[in-house]
Amino acid sequence: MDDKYWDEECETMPRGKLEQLQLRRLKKTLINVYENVKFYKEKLDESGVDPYNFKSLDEIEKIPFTTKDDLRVNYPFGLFAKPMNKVIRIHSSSGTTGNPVVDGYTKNDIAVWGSIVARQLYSVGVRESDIIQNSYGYGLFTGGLGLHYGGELLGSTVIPVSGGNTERQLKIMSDYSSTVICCTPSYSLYIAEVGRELGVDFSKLPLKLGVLGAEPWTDEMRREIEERLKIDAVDIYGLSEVMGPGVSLECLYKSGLHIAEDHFLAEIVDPKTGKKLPPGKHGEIVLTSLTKEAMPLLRYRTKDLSALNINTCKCGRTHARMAKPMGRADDMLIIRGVNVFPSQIEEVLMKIKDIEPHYLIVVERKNYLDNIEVWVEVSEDIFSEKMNGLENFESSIEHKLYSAIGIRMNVKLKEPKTIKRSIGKAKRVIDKRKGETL
Ligand code: DLL
Repeated sequence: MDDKYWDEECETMPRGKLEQLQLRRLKKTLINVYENVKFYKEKLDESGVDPYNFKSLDEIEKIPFTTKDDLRVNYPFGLFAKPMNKVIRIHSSSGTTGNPVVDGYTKNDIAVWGSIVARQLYSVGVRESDIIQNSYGYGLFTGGLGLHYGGELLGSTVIPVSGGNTERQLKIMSDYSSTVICCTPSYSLYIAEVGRELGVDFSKLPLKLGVLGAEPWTDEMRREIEERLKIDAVDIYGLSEVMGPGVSLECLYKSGLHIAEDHFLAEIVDPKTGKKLPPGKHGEIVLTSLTKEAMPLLRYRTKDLSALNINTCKCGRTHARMAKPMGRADDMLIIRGVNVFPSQIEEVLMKIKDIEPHYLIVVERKNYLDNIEVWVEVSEDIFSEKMNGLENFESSIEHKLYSAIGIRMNVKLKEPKTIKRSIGKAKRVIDKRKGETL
């Protein structure tokens, strides 16, 4: 039997020791940014934090947060702690408003990123003999190259197919015997759908694992994906600002995403007050990088909502697990005064038989009142069979949504394949109140 761990000492390190390691690395990071980034020097001086005399992890609460706006104001390279001749790669996220956010990497940053992702892939059973079909987009988006370097360092075969051209994806999957697929959960469903149309029998393919992330997805959605593609599907989280994919990944127990805590210090704070919350409480994830050289970030407000579990996992790993991120503070819809997350709607829909895992939430203001419509596709059979009963079916779904979430929504059942598919991150909400259009 091969080893269970890529780096046993680190992955199972007692928390006390892990915290000492974090403190040592945090001090180094503080000195790096204090000496090299004007923005951080000013922030640390203002808050009275002395990077040369930083004694305990608890003191982190004195350090001011960094926000996406800070990154935008310092666009493009204002937060870099290394001169450009030490920066070997740039990534950025598109950013729908204002300047994109940019991240830079030194040679060592790229090596560390690769080692984190390799270790994570290993933790979900990926080995040298595996063939990884990497269908995350290659380019400025961190998904493609992030998984690529990790897979190669592990010694697996990486197919850098990138996203899109779904028929070719299926041909590659079958001809090259891919065992692992990396893409967004929504794209994995699209691959499954096209495969079904082409008569692909996934139970006969060697594909066994999906490393899916970059967008929120519920456990109910996971069951659909696992069933359709005949795989285990694990959740991977990350963001461009803080490196890219690999900040955390689920192990095969699928009970939270293990944060690479030797490289990132995670806190959960109340999104409104910014006050730190204890393990188990839900709030916004705040991340501090501990080893990044080119663009370290201190207490970065991710806006992603989750909770921390610091108990040792059944897999033996001690690194804290974050609950599946169920959305961003920004994604929260306020409908007639009630807060609703798209993932709550997804959770209800995915439990209903005869509907497909493709939906869209359309919000608008009608007669001064917020109105929410949930469009969801029904399965091919039901659509032809139940034409007359569709209204009843709609009301029964409306009732289920109302009982679970507490607000009335109008459900519109749609013909199969009428809701737009995505090859990257799915767009689940059209908020006409913000001027968004279909
Ligand atoms: O999405 C990095 C990534 C690539 C992660 C491939 C996983 C796999 P950005 O484009 O900068 O980077 O988007 C980051 O996407 O703040 C979350 O809101 C969301 N997100 C990422 N992973 C997850 C996930 C990449 N597993 C933003 N669950 C983050 C929920 C996720 N949301």
